Amino acid sequence: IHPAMEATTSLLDAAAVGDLVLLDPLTEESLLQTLQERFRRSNIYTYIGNVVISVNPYRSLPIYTPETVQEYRNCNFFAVKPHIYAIADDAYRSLRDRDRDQCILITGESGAGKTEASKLVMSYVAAVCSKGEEVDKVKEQLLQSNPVLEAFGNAKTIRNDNSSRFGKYMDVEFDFKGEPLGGVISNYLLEKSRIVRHVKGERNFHIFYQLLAGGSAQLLQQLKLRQDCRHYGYLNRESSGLPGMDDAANFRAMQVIGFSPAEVTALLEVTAVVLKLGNVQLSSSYQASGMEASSIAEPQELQEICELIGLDPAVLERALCSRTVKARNEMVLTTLSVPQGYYGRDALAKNIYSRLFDWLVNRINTSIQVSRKVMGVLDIYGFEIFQDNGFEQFIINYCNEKLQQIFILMTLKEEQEEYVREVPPTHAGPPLCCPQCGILAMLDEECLRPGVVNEDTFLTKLNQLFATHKHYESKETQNARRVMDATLPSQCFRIHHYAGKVTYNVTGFIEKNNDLLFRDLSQAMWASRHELLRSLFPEGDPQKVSLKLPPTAGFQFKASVATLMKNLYSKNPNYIRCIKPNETKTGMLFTPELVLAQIRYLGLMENVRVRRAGYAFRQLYDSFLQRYKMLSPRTWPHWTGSHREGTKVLLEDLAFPPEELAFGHTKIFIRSPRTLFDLERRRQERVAELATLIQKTFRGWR
Ligand code: AD9
Ligand code: MG
Repeated sequence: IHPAMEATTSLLDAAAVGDLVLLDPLTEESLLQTLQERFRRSNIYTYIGNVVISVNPYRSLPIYTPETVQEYRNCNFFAVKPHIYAIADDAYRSLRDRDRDQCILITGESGAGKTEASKLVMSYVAAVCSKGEEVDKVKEQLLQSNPVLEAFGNAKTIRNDNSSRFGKYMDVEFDFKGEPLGGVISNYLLEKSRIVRHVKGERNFHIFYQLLAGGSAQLLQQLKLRQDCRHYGYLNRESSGLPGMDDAANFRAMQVIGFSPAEVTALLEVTAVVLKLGNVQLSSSYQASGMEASSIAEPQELQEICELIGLDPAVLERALCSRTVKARNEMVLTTLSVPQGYYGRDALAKNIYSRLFDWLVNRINTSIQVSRKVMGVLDIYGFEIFQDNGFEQFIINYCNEKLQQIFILMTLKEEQEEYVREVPPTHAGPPLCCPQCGILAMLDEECLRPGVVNEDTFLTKLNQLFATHKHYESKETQNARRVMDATLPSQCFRIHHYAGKVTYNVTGFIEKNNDLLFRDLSQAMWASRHELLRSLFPEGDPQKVSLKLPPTAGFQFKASVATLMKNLYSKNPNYIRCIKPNETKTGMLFTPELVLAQIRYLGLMENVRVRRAGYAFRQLYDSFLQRYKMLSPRTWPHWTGSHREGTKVLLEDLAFPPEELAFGHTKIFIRSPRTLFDLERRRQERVAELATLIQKTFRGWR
C-alpha cells in the first residue's frame, strides 16, 4: 500500500478520525474520545481542517527523524498522517510559491507544548529549505538563538519545568527562492518580578543556575561568584537542580552566535551583578535628627559589584540608601528607610535584568536582520491560573485572550474567503468582550494620579466601572447582586476569561505597573565604567533629565500586543493548538476532565462547526482524482482532460446528490463526512477487487 493511502485511511478511521471535521456524530464526548484514542495510539496530532491540535506526550516520540521530514516534504496535507510538519510544510510552500506572508500561531496553556512546537516548526523549515554556506549560517543563527533566550527568559514554574516567562514572536525572512535570509525577534514583557521573588517550588531564570553549575572555576572567580546556589538570596534556597535538566551541560553547550568574547563576558558580568545585588543587605540606623536611615550592612558584596562594573562604591551606596527629591524647587537628599532601600535594590535588579534581556534580543536581531518575505512564529506564555494570581498573570492572560479573539476573527475571515457560500457568523459567536483593556486603562489613571495612590481606591473604581459587566466580579459587585461567595477575598477581583475564571489579587498592581526606579539608581548605573551596563540606563545621563514619566508597564504591554495583533492579521494564519493531557508531566497519561476543559476553552467544537458549516472536506482536484479515479470506468485507468473535469465526470458517475458537492477553482468541496466515508468505502472495495484481479492475472502468468 502506498503510504498516502494508509494515511488517508487513518484520517478516516472511524474510531479515531485524523480530522475532527469528519467526526460523526459531532459531540463534545466524541471529540474527547477521539483525541484520547489517538493519544493512546501515540498519534498526538489531529486536524480540524488545516488547524493542528497537538496533545503533549511528555515523552520523546520517534516522529521527528530526518526520514519523517522527507516524508512531509512537499506532501499533500491530506495524504499523510496529521503532523506538525505538515502545517509547517504547507506554510512554507504557500510562502515560497504563492508569495503570501505566513504566521504560525501557537496557543495553549502553560506546559501544553507551545515552545516545543515552535522549535519543531523552525527546525522543519530549516531542514527543507535549500542548502549552501550562506544559508546554513543563517539557519544556524536562527536556531542557535533558542538556547540563549531560553536560558535568560525561561524558568521552572509549578506548571512547567521550562516555562517561557516572556512572549516571543519571530519573523523568519526568506528570499524569492524560499531561502532564509535572516529574522527578527520581538519579545514581550519578561516576568521580571521573578528576579527578586519566586514561589516555593519554582526557580529563578535558568541562566543563574546554569552559570553557577556550568561555569569554570576561573570564570566564576572572574565574576566573583560562588558555586553554591544556596549562597544567593535571589535563588531558591532549597534544592535547585531539576530532574531531566542538566544545568551545567546546558551552560557549556550554549553558544551565543555572532557575539564577541568580550560581549559574552559583559553579558555574564551583568548577570552576576543582578545575582549579587540580591545579597546586598541593609541595616537600619537612626540619624541625629531621629530619622530612620539605612546603611549597607556588610560592604563586601557591594564592593565586589562595584569592581565588576567599574563604579565608586560610595556612589552605589549613596544611591541605595538615599534618594534625591524635589522640595520647594530645590533638590534635597533624603535618607531611605530599610524597606524603601530594599525596594530600590530590587527595582534595580529587576531593571538591570529585563533591560539586559531586551539588549540580548536586539543584539541577536542585529546579527540576523534583513527584510523580504516573512514567516512569523508566535510562541507566547500560556494561559495561567494559580492559587494566587497577580499583575503578571493578568498581563499573560490578557495576551492569551487577545490571541483567542484573533483566532476567532481570522478563522471566520479565512472560511469566508475560501467558501463559495458565506459562513453565518453566529456559528463562532461574537468575539469575546473582556474588561481587561478597561482595567489597564484604569490602572494607568491611578498610577498617574498625584497624591497617595493605593490599591483600595483602584479596586473601588473598578467596581464602579464594571458594576454591571458580566465578566467581572468582586466582593462588592457580588454583594450588590446578593451573591454569597466565600472564595472571593475582598482585595481581589475575578474575571471570566474565555479559558476560565481567574481571581486576581490587586496587591502589587500599582507598584508593578509603575515599575518605578529611583533616578539616583539609574544615574549611578550610568556612572559606571561598564559599557554594556551603562548603555542599559540611558536615562541616567544627568544631561537628559526628563520630567515626563516613563510609560507604565501595562501601557507598553498593551501597545506591543496591539502591534503584534496587527502584524498577525496581515498574514496568512496557520494554527497549532496545544493541549496539556495531565497535571503531573507524566508520559502518555491522558486525564479526560483536564482535556475536556481545554477542548472547551480552545473552542474546538466551535472550530469544527465553523469548518463544517460550509463543506467538511476540501481537496485539490489532482490529488482527489488520483485517489478516486478507479471508481469510474471513464476516469480509470487514465484521464486525459483537466483534473477539474475529471473530478466532475467521476462524481457524476457515482451519483452523489448535487447539494453534497461544490466545485471550486482549484478544489472540490464535499459537504458531509458521510459522503466522504461512503466514497472511501467504495474505494476500499474497489482496491480489494483490483488486488484480486491482479493476483489472478499473476497466477495466470505462472
Ligand atoms: V509555557 O506557557 O512556556 O509555561 P509551553 O511552552 O506550552 O508552556 P513547553 O513547550 O515548554 O510548554 O512543553 C513543556 C514540556 O512538555 C517540555 O519541556 C517537554 O518535556 C514536553 N513536551 C512538549 N511537547 C513535546 C513533544 N512534542 N514531544 C515530547 C514534549 N515532549
Ligand atoms: Mg513556552
